[in-house]
Amino acid sequence: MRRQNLTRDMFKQYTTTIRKIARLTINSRTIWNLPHENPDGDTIGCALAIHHALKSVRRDVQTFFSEPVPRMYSFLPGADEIQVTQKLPDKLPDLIFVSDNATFERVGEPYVDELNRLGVFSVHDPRHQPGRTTLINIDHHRGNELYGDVNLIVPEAAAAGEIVFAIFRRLRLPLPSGAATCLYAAILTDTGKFSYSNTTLTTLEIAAELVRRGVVPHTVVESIYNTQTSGQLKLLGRALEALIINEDIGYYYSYVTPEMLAEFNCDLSDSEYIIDTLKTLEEPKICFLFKVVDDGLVKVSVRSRNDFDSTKVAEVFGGGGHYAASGFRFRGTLDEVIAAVEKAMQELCKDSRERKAG
Ligand SMILES: [Mn+2]
Repeated sequence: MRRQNLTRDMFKQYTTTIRKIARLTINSRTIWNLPHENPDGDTIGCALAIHHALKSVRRDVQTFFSEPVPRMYSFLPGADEIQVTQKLPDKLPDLIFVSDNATFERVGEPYVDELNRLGVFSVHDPRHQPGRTTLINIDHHRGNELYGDVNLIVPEAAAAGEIVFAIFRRLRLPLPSGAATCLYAAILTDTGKFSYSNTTLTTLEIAAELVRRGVVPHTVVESIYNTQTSGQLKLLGRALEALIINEDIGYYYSYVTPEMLAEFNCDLSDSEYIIDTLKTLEEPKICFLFKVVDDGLVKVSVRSRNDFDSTKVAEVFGGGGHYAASGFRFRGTLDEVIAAVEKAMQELCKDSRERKAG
C-alpha cells in the first residue's frame, strides 16, 4: 500500500491544478491534441493516450500532427486516427491539450500560424483573449514558459506521460489498454528504456500500473527500438566514423548531412537513435549531434552524463530541454554551428572552472 502513496506524493503539490484539468475535461465536449514539432515518444504517447481515454467516454476528440508520425511510433494504438495536416478546423474546440511542449512556438510554425489565425495566443501575448478556448499545457520541462490558460508543469516527472497518468487517475477514467500502451511508450522513451537518471520509483510504479492494465513491455520495446532499417544502421556507422573529440574543452560531436541521409535512403527522423549510441563514450561525457536540414538550418541534440547542465549550452542558442538531454536549432551551416558551439562551450567551461577555482 505504501507504493501507491509514493506515486501519489509526487503529484500532491499539484492537486489543485490536476483537479481543475479533470473538471475542465469532464465539462467539455470537443477536444484537440497537438504534439510538439519533431514529435517524440513522449508527446505522441500523451496525445494518443488522451485521444483514446477521452474517446472512450464519448468526447469528440481530434489529434492533429503537422508532420507525419515517425515510423517507429506508427504501431501505437490510435496512430491511424491522427490527422496529418497543416490546417486546423475553423471552429475551435472547448479544450486544447498540448503535452511535453515547453514553449508556445514549439507546436511548430504551421500550428502557431493556425492557432493565431483562430485567435489563440500564448497568455503572455497581448492578443490573448480568455474564453476562446482553453489551452492546457502539460509538461515536465523546467523552463516551460507557462503559456497556457492552465499549466501543469511537474519537473520531477520523468515524462509528460507520468503527468497525464496522474490526470487520468484523478478522473477515475477506465484507462483502455490502448491508452496505457501509449503512456508506457511515452515513459519508456523519455527514460531511455528506464535507464536515465530521471527514472524514479514513481516512474516504475506507474509503468507497473500500466502493465497491470494490459501493456506488454516487450512488444513496445520491439516496435520502437528494434525495427531499424539497414539504411539506419549504415547511417549510424557513418556518423560514428565522423566522430570528432575536442579534448581541450571536453566534448565531442558528430553530424548527419542530407547527403548521408540520401545515400542510405533515410529521412531526418531516422537519425533519432544516433545520439543514443553517440553518448555512450566513456570520456568526455558531453556530446552533440548536428543534424543538417539544409544550408541554412542545423538541428542540434546535446547530451551530458556529468555535472554539466546541457540546457546551459542549448539556451545560448535559444533552445532548451532537460539537464542531461536538450537541443536547439541553429541558423547557418555545419561549419558555422561547429565553430559557434566550440566558442559557447569554451565560455561555459571557463565559467564553471572559474567557479570551482573561486
Ligand atoms: Mn518529455
